[in-house]
Amino acid sequence: MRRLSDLFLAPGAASLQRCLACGATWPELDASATCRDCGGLLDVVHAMPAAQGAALLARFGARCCTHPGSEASGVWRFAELVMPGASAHVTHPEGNTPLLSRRMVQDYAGVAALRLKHEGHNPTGSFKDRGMTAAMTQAVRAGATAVACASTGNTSASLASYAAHAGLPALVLVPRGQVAMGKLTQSLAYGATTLLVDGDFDDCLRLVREAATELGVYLVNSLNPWRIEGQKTIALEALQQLGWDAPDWIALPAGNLGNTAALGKALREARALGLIARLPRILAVQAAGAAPFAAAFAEGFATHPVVHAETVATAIKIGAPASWDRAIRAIRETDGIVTAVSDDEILDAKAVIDASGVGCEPASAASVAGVRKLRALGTIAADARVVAILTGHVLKDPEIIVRYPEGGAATSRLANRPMEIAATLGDVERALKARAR
Ligand code: AN7
Repeated sequence: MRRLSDLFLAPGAASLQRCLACGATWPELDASATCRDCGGLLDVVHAMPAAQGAALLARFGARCCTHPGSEASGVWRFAELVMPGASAHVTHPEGNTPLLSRRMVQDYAGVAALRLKHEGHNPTGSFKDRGMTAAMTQAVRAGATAVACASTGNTSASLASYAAHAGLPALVLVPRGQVAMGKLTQSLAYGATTLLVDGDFDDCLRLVREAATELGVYLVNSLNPWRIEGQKTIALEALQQLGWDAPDWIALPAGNLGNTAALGKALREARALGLIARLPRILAVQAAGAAPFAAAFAEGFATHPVVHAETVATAIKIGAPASWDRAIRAIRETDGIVTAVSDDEILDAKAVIDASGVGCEPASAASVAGVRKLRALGTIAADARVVAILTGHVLKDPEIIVRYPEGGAATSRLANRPMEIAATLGDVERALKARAR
């Protein structure tokens, strides 16, 4: 376990940004998304909270969703561990997402104590809102005049919404033809300048990083360390919902690896502060066609492959993940596992999650597919307490439901198509009987 003094500054100190690669530190309000010296990833370091352990838990517990103002947010409830220096927040609010227990999904995964942390219940329908409220709050604090991101769709939807709320112009770069309809329409609706780039996500990220440097816009991809600070609250809120009794595993889909990194940082800090007694293991799940991190894990992280990504789960169609080094730390420190599941396994798990009435977008289902896979391998025990994070809402990608009725085994079993009928009672009756068969 890491020492408190490694993880936090002296009480009362302003937060700072520290380079993971070279150790250089930068003031809290420095607007560069990466280290100005070496280009490395930055980590935010906060002052030690005045209260710790049970006293800090009591403080978090007293701020609940009935509270007015920022404390109604499932992100800002944990302000000490997100951005202690901010006095005003760009918040909708966000977070306060449910932790669900559904027999159908538990049976499918083979884990009776499986819970689903449904981040699709956020204001723009994905977990990205947690990081975005932090990044947009920081953009305002740092005096940004415009904000930008590259995205597979959810980050851009969230950015567009929060930028509109903050009154800042927004620029989003997305791969043309590879973004689900629900996400693209959100970005347009919320008024972001939306560029359809002739390339993939990795091209978009390279381009927006250049634009941020050259054109002076504030970059809010999850490279930005404040995004990570906000995203940590998925774990903090789930732990709070479990009475701070940590589960055995937390499973999540992994693309650009920001969320994996955030989960690791949240758990490390929660453990050091005495909020939880032991660390859950992280299970990061990639799509087989976009699995450079899983490939590296299999080789003890001795390699750093970059792949040309292909998967039906467009949200995680990423070949050169940005938060690589941060995510390695998260896996190592939690004795975590990285695995990959096929598109059929993803669609299969999604069909079950959807048919249970919960619903999620394809990438989100990778977490449940991964739990099922590791259960079958015996790595996850049948009586393990597991939280699987569902990262996005079922309506994010409505086309897939229509386009892939014959995907995996469960998908075809659970496939559900509309029936066209004449306007007669007889046809309604025939349809009812056909459905009952
Ligand atoms: C539903 O929106 O990268 O590993 O640009 O939308 O933290 O990247 C989305 C990622 C999982 C992967 N599930 O999380 C973007 C973007 C959903 C997602 C991920 C994403 P990270």
